[in-house]
Amino acid sequence: MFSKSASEVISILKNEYETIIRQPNSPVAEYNGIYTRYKNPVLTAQHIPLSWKYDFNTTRNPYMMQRIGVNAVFNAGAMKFNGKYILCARVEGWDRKSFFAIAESDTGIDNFTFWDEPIQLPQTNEPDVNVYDMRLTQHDDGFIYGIFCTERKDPNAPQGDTSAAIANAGIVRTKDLKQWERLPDLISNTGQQRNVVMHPHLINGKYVVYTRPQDGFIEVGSGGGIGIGYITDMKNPVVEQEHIIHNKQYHTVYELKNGLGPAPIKTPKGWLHLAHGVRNTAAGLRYVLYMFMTDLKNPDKIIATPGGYFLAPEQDERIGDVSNVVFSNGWIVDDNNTVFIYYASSDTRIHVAVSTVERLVDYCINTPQDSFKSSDSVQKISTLIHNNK
Ligand code: M1P
Repeated sequence: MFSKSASEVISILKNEYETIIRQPNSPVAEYNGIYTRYKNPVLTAQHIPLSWKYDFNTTRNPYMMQRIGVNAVFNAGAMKFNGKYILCARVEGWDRKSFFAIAESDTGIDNFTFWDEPIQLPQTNEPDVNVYDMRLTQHDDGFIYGIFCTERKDPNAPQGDTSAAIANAGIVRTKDLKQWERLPDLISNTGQQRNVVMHPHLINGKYVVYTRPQDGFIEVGSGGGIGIGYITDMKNPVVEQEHIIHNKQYHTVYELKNGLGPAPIKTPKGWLHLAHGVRNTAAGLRYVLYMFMTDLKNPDKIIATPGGYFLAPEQDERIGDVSNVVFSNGWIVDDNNTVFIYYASSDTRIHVAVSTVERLVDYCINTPQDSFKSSDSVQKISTLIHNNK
């Protein structure tokens, strides 16, 4: 490439980019009856439009060098909007800053293309240093809410500590995914917050949010668990009656910490929830996805807790910027009850797995619960073998 002229390089880059965004996807053969993974990631750093990275003016950029770089595209909120499958992705630049950008597809499994420009996120009086992991919720009140993590330097960090930060939930709303109104950040009395998600309905006249209180920026400490709280006025988003509905627990896949993924999906049998669970290993933290269900009328009440993980990193998914991680903050239900589960692997790229509402409900209700002891796990297998005879 170094021997090519600037205009030749542009032409080659454009061809490569078109090949990437037009690449068809196909299901993988591996079967579990619960969901089907797809072979190619649906969004990667290579899907970023060239005009975000290159100055195409050959006088200003005679070597046609990349001026701005994107490191990773991951952790996307998702929704169907105007007939398109929409991902609101976390895009992380070479400079380590994350921001949000929308990509759309006609199929939900391939051909995702970014809109012309990333989202210009309105700021509060205290500007965000970093933002990430937006959950999109189409709410009964007519707005689409985006709740994301906003991170700022900890003003009380000891001198010399240049990494301590404070995490909280930033809130925006929109009706067209283009004009965004910034609301005040979440006001909660339980420490820092990450993985905050809005429920789509008002309950007893109040907005409902799932929270994940934490003592520190990385460690949840004595906090943690998936909480729920109520908000009277989104323009003064004070969380009332916050309490934990699904705690971290010894010797489970959510032993160290957990957090809710996307907004829950309503089914005739209850709300489907997708969450991530984290445990510590000699090789570092391992993030997997797990599911549970809550009562249709009472979102505080858990009615199904399938044991173990729902989806864990496999093969290439295991490797990336933060290896051994799968994380999801977006899924889409189609009119025919197909569910597109968008999950990121190792904080690097986004994949899709496809299931149905009926299969996910069956999975939640009929997968044996964790019984917290090896002997009980063996007993469950013995029972299955016996029943199969
Ligand atoms: O690196 C893995 C994930 O770590 C954080 O999630 P949690 O708050 O649950 O630990 C987030 O930074 C998330 O973006 C990231 O994928």
